Amino acid sequence: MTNRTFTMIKPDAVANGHAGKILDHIISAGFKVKAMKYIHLTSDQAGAFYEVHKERPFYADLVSFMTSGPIYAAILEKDNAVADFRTLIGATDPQKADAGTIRNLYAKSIDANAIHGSDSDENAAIEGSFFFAQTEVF
Ligand code: FUP
Repeated sequence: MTNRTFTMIKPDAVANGHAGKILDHIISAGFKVKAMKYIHLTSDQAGAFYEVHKERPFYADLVSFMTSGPIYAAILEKDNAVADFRTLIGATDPQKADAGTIRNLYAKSIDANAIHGSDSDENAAIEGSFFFAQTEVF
């Protein structure tokens, strides 16, 4: 669905107390929350979610980081959701993220980078259904 994306507010941002400000930033930018849950991923769950990165050198650290504390997972809706949300969160590496983006404001490093945003409509649908049943999306 082209008007939806999927996000996670990652363990670093939750632990640092930034989740509320990040959610406000997202909603103020025009995104509607269609589904949300607060969840502490298991290694199996994080490993499966990031399976596409399995061969990358940072995979083990990524799974370890994503299981280091609870996250907020959410499905968001807005016109042009995937691209607009990627613009809102900024580059993967917060040092390269534009001023005012969520990663520029709240992330410390490329691995602990505060937030996830789907990179395509196809992945938005896959990632959303990884976390939510149809009956949990409103
Ligand atoms: P993004 O789509 O911006 O979340 O970035 P990627 O899909 O390339 O990477 C997914 C996650 O892997 C990042 F959010 C953080 C982690 N990562 C690293 O830890 N090191 C890297 O060099 C690249 C990504």
